[in-house]
Amino acid sequence: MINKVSRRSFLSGLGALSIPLLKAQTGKAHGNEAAVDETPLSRNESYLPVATPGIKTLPYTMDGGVKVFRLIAEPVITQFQDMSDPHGMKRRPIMGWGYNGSIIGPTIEAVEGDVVRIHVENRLKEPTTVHWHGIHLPIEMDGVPGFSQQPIEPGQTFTYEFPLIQHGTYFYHPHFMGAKQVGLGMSGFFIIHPKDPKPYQIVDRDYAYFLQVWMIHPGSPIPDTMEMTEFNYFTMNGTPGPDIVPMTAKLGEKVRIRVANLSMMTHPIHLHGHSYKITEHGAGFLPPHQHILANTENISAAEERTFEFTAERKGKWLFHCHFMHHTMNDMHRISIPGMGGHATHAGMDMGGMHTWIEIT
Ligand SMILES: [Cu+2]
Repeated sequence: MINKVSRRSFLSGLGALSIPLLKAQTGKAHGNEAAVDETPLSRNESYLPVATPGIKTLPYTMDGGVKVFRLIAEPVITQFQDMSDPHGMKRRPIMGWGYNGSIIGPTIEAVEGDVVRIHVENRLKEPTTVHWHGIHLPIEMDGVPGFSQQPIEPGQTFTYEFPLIQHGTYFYHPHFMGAKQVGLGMSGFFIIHPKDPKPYQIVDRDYAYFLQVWMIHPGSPIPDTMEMTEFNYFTMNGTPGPDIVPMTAKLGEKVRIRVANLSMMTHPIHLHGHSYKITEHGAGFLPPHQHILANTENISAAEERTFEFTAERKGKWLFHCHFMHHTMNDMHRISIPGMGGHATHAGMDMGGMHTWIEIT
C-alpha cells in the first residue's frame, strides 16, 4: 500500500527510479495496485500512475527524448447489460468504435515538459482525426480537418508530436464526424502530471472515470448516434454499472478522482459519506485558495473535474451521477409481457453511472 510513509518519502525527493513500478503501470486493467510500492519515486517519473478502472494505460517507447505512443482507431465490440432480462444478468454486444480495442481508449499519461509523439493509425472505414482537448499545442497538431490538417484516410497513419507545456486532466477524441465518432465511443484520457508537484498535489490513490451516454434500441447492437436528447445507457470508462470497475483505498489515504464528461448532458457526480475538494476544472490543478468543498458537482459537456478527499470511514461508498435515471440501464424499454423491462425495474439493480470506493 502507498501509505503516509511513502508519501513523505516522495516529498523528500530521495531515492532511485523505480523501474518495476513504471513497468507495472502499463497494461494494468484496474486498481491502483500497480502503484503499491514503498520505493520513493525519482524526479523524472515522479508521479503516482493514474488508474482508469477497467481501462489500460497506453504503453510508450522512448526515441531520444521523445515519448512515442501508438493509437489505433478501430471498431470495438463491447458488452452492456441486456435489460430484456429484468435482473440484468445477460449481456448484449454493442458495436462501437474506439482505440486499441478499447472503449474508452487507453489512457495516455505523461509529465509536463515531455515531448510526445503519437502515431494514429486509422483502421476505420471512414476518415478520422484526433483532437487533444485542452492541450496547448501548435495549430498543426490540433486535429481539426480543414483547419489544421487533412483527415486521416482509412489505412493511413498520421503522426502528432508536441511538447507538453502544462499539467492537468485532458482527453482526446476525433474531430471528424464528431457526433458519430465520439458517439460511437471514441475518446480517452490524456493526463499530464506536474513536473514539480506541490505537496498538496500528492495523493495516495489517483483514479479517472470518463462519462458517456448512449441510445441503443432494442434488437440493435449499434448505438444510435443521431439521437440528440434521449439516452438509455450511461457509462463510466465505457461500461455501465454494475459492471464498472470500482475503486479501493485504505483508511486515512488521500484519494483523487478525475472525472471527464464527453456526453451531450450534464451529470451531477455525488460521493457518499465524504465531502470532497474540487481541485481542478479541467485545466490543471487549482491553487488551494480556489478549492471548493462539495459532495455533488455538475460536470457538463466536455468538462472535467478533479475531486480529492481523505478516506475517513470504512465501507463501500457510492460514487455516482445523481440524475436517478442515469443510474439505471435501458429505462426506456417498453414493457412486453414475459420480457421484463420497465414494468419490472423495481427488481433491477442499479446500473448506469454508478460505482463505488471501498475503504478498508
Ligand atoms: Cu448523469
